[in-house]
Amino acid sequence: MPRYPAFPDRRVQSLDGVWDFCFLGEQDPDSLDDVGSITFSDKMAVPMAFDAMPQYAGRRGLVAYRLRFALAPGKFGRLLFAGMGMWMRVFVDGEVRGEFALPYSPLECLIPASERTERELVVLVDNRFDPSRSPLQRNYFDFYAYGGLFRSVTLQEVQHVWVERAFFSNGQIRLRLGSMRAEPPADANLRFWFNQESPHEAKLAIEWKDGVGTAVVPAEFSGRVWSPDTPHLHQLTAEVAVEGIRSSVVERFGLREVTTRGTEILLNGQPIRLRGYNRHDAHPQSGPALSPGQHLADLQLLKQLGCNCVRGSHYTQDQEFLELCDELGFLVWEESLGWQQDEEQLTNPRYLELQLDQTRRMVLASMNHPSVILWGFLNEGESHLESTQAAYTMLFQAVRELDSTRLVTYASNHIFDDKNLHLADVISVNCYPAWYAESEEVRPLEEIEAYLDQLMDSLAERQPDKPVIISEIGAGAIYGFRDPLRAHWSEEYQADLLQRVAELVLPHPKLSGLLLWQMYDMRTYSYSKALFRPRAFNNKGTLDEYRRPKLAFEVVRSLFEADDCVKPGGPC
Ligand code: ADA
Repeated sequence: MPRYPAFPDRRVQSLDGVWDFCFLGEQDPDSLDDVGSITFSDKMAVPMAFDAMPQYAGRRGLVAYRLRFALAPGKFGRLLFAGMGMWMRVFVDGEVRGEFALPYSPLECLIPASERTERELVVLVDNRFDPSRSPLQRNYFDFYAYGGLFRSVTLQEVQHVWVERAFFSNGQIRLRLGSMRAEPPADANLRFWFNQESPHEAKLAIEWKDGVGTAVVPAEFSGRVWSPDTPHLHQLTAEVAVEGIRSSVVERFGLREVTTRGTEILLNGQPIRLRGYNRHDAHPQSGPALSPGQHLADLQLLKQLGCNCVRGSHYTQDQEFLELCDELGFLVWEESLGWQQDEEQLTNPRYLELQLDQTRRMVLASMNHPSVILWGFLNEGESHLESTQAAYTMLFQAVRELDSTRLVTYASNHIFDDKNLHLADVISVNCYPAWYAESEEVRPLEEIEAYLDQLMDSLAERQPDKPVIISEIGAGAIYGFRDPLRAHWSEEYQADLLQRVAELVLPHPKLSGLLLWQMYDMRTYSYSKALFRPRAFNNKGTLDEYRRPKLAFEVVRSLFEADDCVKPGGPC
């Protein structure tokens, strides 16, 4: 369960563990009003993707989870689901308390007070593809769509008003209150404390309007700055008294600034080159449910590879992962769920409503992580069509309204005729020269240089003043397939291709970053599209799915390590 925000004055229980479980299969959730009639014949771990377990591997359908838990009589509950797939309806004591079609997003349900201590939680989850019920996740995405409660579930015990978050950005703190009533309470007293190394109280000016408190951090608070080399973190405690009820929150944040200057990305005023990998939350034995230990192991491998950056492709990240990125000093691109959305989706009001909802939730959940420097969305959507401009414009605006302190981007695979590049702070290019290539040459590696020249010439004409990064590039290799011919799918060809890419992109004076596709192999299509994905895995990992290094590991490591990662003078 994530460690921040923390709530010292309320009871917080992790509901992770073993729950009752039932696979209901074809059943329509709307025909199941009485969840009391379900026979829970099995058990399931939470967090876990149920369909990654051998017993239910590959199965799609409706499932039910049940857990009995304790809530003090008279207290309200906040149930927090850190991430699920792909649709869920939540019942407490037989009553519906929430319904969501937001895979990977943080979700919340409120539980009314009762005189009983023992309460019953039943969660229906559906992992079937159904564009009307759950339009954000489609079966053509190039990563396996798992089902279940695959991130932590937490319960907080609250009174009828509570402080929810204190957001820190650009020297300002904004407070968010929660309430069991429709309207947030109108009057409140607030106090804030900061902690850098030793606790230190700061007096702050408060404005209070419509339930949002704003405090300006005093100039005398000169905390140490966060950077990949010096990932200093600070704590902020906000205590609110509303209608006689005291409630507090502890948040962790870092002081750092990310901006652009012409074609450069600046971190704390210094030009920086992003150097890293795309990474899915994936493991063959648990799908997207990764323990903090696995997240940490992955970040340690990225460090070994000489990376300073990771792109959380292609969905809202696990807060436990971002906490580790803060601590280890990684720069993170976080994006909401999406993969090659077509015109039909990008002009569909229900799709856009959910897209907006998940993107806002992502920004609010991750706002205090100094590691997150880039917000993204709509990976490889049809950004070259004029009809999609409204969708892109809406998302850029929504993100900037919530957070004007980070850079906003999207990964384009339509770069030569993209209609939305003007909206982005950073231009991000997904490309696969010398891999998805129609050529009769066995090793068309020279396509990489030719492609980069063409790309940079084209962008110099159309968007000369924006930073450009290569947000995806790579080649597939089957772990263990060594080949004297260095053919496609061999570890040798992948190593050759990544070497050429790193040699060309890292020193390029006009490119500000390289994010290789991808850190490790992961499961994808289980139907005929797998004909292009041997083993039904996306095999472009530099490591295989068990994190065993391929030949490319050493090649990338030595090139990344040798790179000073900055244009002269900046931090690493
Ligand atoms: C795309 C996409 C990735 C992956 C990759 C590939 O660029 O964004 O998710 O599918 O291609 O392996 O082809």
